Amino acid sequence: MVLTKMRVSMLTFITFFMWMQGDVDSVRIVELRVSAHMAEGGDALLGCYYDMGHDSLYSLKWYKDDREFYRYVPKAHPPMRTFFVPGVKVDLNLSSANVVALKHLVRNSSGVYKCEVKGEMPSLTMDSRKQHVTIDLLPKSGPQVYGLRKDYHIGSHVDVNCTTSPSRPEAQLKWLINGKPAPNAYLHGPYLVIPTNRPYTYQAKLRLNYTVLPSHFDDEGVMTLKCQATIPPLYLQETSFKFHEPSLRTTLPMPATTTETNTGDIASTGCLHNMTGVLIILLIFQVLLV
Ligand SMILES: *[C@@H]1O[C@H](CO)[C@@H](O)[C@H](O)[C@H]1NC(C)=O
Ligand SMILES: *[C@@H]1O[C@H](CO)[C@@H](O)[C@H](O)[C@H]1NC(C)=O
Ligand SMILES: *[C@@H]1O[C@H](CO)[C@@H](O)[C@H](O)[C@H]1NC(C)=O
Ligand SMILES: *[C@@H]1O[C@H](CO)[C@@H](O)[C@H](O)[C@H]1NC(C)=O
Ligand SMILES: CC(=O)N[C@H]1CO[C@H](CO)[C@@H](O)[C@@H]1O
Repeated sequence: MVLTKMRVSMLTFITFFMWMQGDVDSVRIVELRVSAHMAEGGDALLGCYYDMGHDSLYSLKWYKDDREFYRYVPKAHPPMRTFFVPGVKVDLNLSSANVVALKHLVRNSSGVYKCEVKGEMPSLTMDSRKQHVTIDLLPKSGPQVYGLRKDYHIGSHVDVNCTTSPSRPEAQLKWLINGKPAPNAYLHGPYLVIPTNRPYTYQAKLRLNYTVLPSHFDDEGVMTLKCQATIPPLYLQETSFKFHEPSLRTTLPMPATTTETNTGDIASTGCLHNMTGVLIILLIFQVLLV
């Protein structure tokens, strides 16, 4: 008994010593590609990129909160297997040795995701990495503005509210007048409304209140009111309205118009930038390893 214990601690010591020496043959996870924020109702790709050194892959496993939900063993038939974990739905058709695809994310999909890679050699051949994931609920529509009048002129009173549909966490709201942030003196709030029919969600409201001055119109005699709602890093939408002041107009008359713009695609462009960065990093790694 004592002997076995001594052997174990001896082994541990040798293992630790070899680890200190920086054994290049050991399995190493090079990058875990898991977003810290994902959208409820959406899908996600989790990436786990590893360097096997001189070893080869025995198994790759994914865990959520320490419960295994995906296993890839190249020598098994079939190589891919999934296990039931609440909140985790794997799409095997899109999954592989490096990627696992999740579909229909729910609030319970939040948690700690871990990738674990094992090599075929009996010792020093395992590595794992974790990432905490929060499932955000994005508003179903862009921000809504209440209390708008058909027209505003010099001396009119603007008193409007911008609100978002339920989300988790609450959206950050911003008012802009002709593209510039509205002065704090014009703003009241933000107020947080907790919808009774949708648990774990919030609605944000920001009130804009001021008396219209000539300086609120641009050179064309146009005043643009815009409300922006953001939930970084996944969501940005804005709603804007234009008003024309005939007395300040130098060009042809135009009726008051309202426009709604939607710029909710920042997430995809951000992703692209990151992809390029990661590809460059992977290239550098490859060059260093050759
Ligand atoms: C995977 O692909 C097969 C064949 O194309 C299809 O029948 C099946 O529904 C797909 N499974 C999923 C989860 O998409
Ligand atoms: C989320 O988990 C709770 C308990 O942890 C459970 O009661 C609830 O039904 C789950 N919701 C979904 C959508 O899976
Ligand atoms: C805007 O919100 C404030 C505070 O909740 C409320 O008192 C006011 O009546 C609202 N105005 C409009 C136009 O909805
Ligand atoms: C709205 O602004 C006007 C001045 O433009 C001010 O008299 C009024 O008190 C403001 N309303 C609120 C609720 O602050
Ligand atoms: C790891 C990495 O490159 N992260 C970047 C992902 O993209 C966002 C937005 O473009 C950047 O802010 C991150 O630094």
